[in-house]
Amino acid sequence: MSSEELKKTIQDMVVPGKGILAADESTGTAGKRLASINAENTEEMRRQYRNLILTANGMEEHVCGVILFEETLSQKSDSGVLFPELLSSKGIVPGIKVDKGLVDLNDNGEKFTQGLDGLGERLEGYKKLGARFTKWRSVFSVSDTLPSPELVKRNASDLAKYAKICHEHGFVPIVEPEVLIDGSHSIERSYEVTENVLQEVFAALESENVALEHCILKPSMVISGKEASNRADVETVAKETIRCLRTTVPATLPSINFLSGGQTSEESTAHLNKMHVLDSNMPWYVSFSYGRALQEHALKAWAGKQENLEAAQEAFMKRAKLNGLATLGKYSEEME
Ligand code: 5MM
Repeated sequence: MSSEELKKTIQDMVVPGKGILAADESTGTAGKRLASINAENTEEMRRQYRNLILTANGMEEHVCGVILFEETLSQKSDSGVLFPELLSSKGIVPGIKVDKGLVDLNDNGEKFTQGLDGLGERLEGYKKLGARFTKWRSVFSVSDTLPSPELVKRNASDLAKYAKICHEHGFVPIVEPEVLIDGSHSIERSYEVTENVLQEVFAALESENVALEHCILKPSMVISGKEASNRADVETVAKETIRCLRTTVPATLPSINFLSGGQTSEESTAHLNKMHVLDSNMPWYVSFSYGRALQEHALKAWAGKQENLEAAQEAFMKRAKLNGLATLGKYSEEME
């Protein structure tokens, strides 16, 4: 491993005013997105969807990294350029989702993330295709009793092992522990679970001797469950999220890039912006790594039709620009 290589990738991905686009929906998830616009889940439709997003003019002004799905690494744009090459030519760092999805852990219906077997070998292949960073997502459902300590320990330990292997192969790992928004839990319960999960994740990273200065954290925000009554307002979400991160995340970590996790596009932008308004002195760079919150309006505008390409790219660019402004605390609702 060359730590110069890792340092350079971090420099290219931690840029004020910019964030990361998550375009790494696996085939099943891409199918759900395409079904929402009545489009078929074929390889060509998935390519067209990636083409629409990744060829948007000027996206490099707000996006410094894109997480891709394995299939997309070898697909080409309408003009015949491999997507990772296209991104690199715009100064955007291509990355790759390396986990292999969820499998059952216990009788509580909890699932852990698999994908460690053969990871090192796969990374060498991804490197040849131009990827420079990776992503691994673990998922935690919330109830009065969940997540179980067993799941929290297992996921934390595997996230740390994944990060270690990525460093050995010269990749910056994005560590993504997602506390799900699904359910009717309060923001207090979200805080409790997120704090516990992050504590375990950083303890595991430490025990694996992972160099935090070459890692990026992709957490969920501390937020009320989607079905909760009296959901916490924007200011409370921002305040509680910062409080939780300040308690759990070492200052040596360079960047925290949130997932949107089922928030609306507008909420995701407002929450990120508010964090910067409330606290201009956070020890890490704080930005986005949104999937749905960057792409959902574009997907609707596109509706699977070539003639809507321009309108769809405009919709994507609007979200990219507003989230870029949010990383500087310069977004306001009137811009919507
Ligand atoms: C939580 O999902 C990640 C961020 O996207 P959102 O901002 O939409 O929440 C996302 O990177 C996710 O991990 C990928 O889309 C891959 O998901 P699947 O379910 O296909 O593994």
